[in-house]
Formats: sequence, structure tokens, C-alpha cells
Amino acid sequence: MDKQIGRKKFLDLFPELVDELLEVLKENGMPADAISWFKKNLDYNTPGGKLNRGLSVVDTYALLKNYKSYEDFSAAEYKKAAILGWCIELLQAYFLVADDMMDQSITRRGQPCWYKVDGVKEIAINDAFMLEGAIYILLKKYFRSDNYYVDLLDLFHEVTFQTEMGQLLDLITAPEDHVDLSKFTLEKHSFIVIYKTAFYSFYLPVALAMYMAGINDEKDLKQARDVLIPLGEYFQIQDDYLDCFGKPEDIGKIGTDIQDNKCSWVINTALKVCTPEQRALLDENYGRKDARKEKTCKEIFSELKIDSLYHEYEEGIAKKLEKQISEIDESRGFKGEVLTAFFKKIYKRSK
Ligand code: DMA
Ligand code: MG
Ligand code: MG
Ligand code: MG
Repeated sequence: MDKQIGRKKFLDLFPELVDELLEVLKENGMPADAISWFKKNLDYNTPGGKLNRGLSVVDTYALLKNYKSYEDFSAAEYKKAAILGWCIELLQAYFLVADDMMDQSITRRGQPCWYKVDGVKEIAINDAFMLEGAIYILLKKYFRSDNYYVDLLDLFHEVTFQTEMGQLLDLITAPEDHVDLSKFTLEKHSFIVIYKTAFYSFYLPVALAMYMAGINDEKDLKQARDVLIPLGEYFQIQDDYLDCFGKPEDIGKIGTDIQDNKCSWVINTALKVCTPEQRALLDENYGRKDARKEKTCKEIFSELKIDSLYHEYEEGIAKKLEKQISEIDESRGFKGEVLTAFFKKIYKRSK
């Protein structure tokens, strides 16, 4: 499976899906300015990312079916797998448009956040809802008569709610007007990130491909989940690390976690190893909308060598996940290779 070709094929489908979604607005008699607004929303917020989640649906499906190249897919089969992938990218777009407003972020994927674009502001809230709505238009159009249609709907609804529970906890653990670092723990962090990130980013793509491939025994879904949830936790720990230590030109966004008082992996790790003096400085400087105070926090993180603790964590989790994957029971058609492929996409990432 050639990566470059896979990405191009996947991206090539998107304009067609946009046209089909715009058709729905036309059928409803929506005026031209509303149609072009929705098009701009879809184009601005959906395809510009790494596409890891979307491409993983197609890649996982191919692995489960023993396909070695895109030629092995029928045209209709490729389109369906890719549409499931685009549905996750729409879900991601929906979450990110809202997340950037809630986190008061500035840039995303190397461009201004959608709510920061001229003339958008709070309309972004409804735009987020419409990105979510697009998922169910596509699912209905392409999967309504498949026996696993209800499973797809159920899965999208379930992981959406899990993500929203995670976002809730992420937000209320980071009040703007009251910094209390004693409320943060790595256990709480783990709970937040599993809910806000791991279900929709890791379990969802693999489970969708499994349903489409007909490998959907609860035992196999559980085997997948048992690896994908810790893998997703690792991914969000990378996101937290990169928020503080990554370069905006690599990650496409400007970190906001320190100023936003987020219960991130970085601050939790710092709290575990800091001296009382460093702790007092963190209490005074963390979670304030002040670039100078943010810088003080970063200086303490360097003194504490958070980056080497992160690399140690990364080595440790990689070993654990590899062992877990090697123990997968493949007797019903599920494959550990699906999980290894996903792991390789994110191991030691810098963007
Ligand atoms: C992201 O958490 C979670 C969701 C559901 C979008 P985050 O705010 O750390 O993401 P980012 O760093 O991309 O803003
Ligand atoms: Mg955010
Ligand atoms: Mg957030
Ligand atoms: Mg982040």
C-alpha cells in the first residue's frame, strides 16, 4: 500500500462529497450565500490536517481483507471505506472548531482558527454542528441498506458522547479564574485524555473498518479497544508535550495549555518532581493569561528536564504496547498488524 497514493486517492474523493452535501442544501431551497458558506466551512475545516484518522479506516480495512494494493479494492468498496474515513475527519473538524473557541486558540493547521476568520466569530458554533450533521447525511446515503448501518450510527453516537464527556472534564478542570494545581493528578489526566481523544481518534477508525469488513465479534472489538485506548492516551500525551515543547511551524498551532490552566501531562509530571520552591513558582505563574508567566513555567519545566522524562515515558509505553500487540488472538480474523500500523504512524512524532 503506497502512502502517497493512498493520501491522494483519499483527498481526491473529498470534493465529490462536498458536492453531495451541498446538494442537500439545494434540495432544501437554501439561498446561494448559505450554500457557499457551508462549502467554505467544509473546505476550511475538514481536509487540512494529517488525515491519520481517516486514512486509518482505509488502511485497517485493507489489512483485514488481506489487500496488498488499492487495485484489490472494487471502486465501490474503496469509496465506502474512504467515506467512513471522511466521516471521522468531519467529526474531528466538528470537535476542533468548538475546541479552538473553548481553548481560545489562535491557529490550527497553520492557519487562523475558524472562529478567528473575518466575519465568522460565533457562527462557528453552528458551523461545528453542521460538520457533525454532515456525517449522518453521508452515512445514510451510503450505508442505509447495509446490515451494519445501525452499528455505525451507534458507534458514532457513542464515541461522540465520550469525547464530549472528556471535553467537559478537560474544561472544568481548567477554570480561568481559579488556579489550584492540587486538583491535578496523572490519574485525572489519564481519564480526561482517554475520553476526549482516545475513543474517537483510535478506537473509532479501527472499529469502523472492522464493522465494514465483517470482523465484529465483541471479543475482537475488545482486543482492539484494549490496545487502542492506551495508544490514544499516548497520542494525547504527545499532544500535551508538543503544546509546550513543539515548534508552531511543525504542529501548525500555537500552544495554549499553560495559559489555559490545562491539566496536561507536562504540568502533572512537573508537579511530581518539583521542589517546594519550584512548586510555589508554578502556583504563581501557571494558568495566567500572561506571556511572561508562561515563560517562567517553561523555564521550570526545562530545569526539571521534563523532556527526558517524556522520552523515558515514550520508550516505556512503546515496549508495553508492543508486548500487548504480540499477544493478540487472531483466530477470528482480527490482526495485530492493524494495531502495529497505527502505532507506527504516531511513534516519536513531532507534529
Ligand atoms: C483535543 O484536546 C481534544 C478534542 C476533542 C479536540 P486539545 O485541546 O489538547 O487539542 P489541541 O491541542 O489540538 O487544541
Ligand atoms: Mg485545544
Ligand atoms: Mg481542548
Ligand atoms: Mg493540545
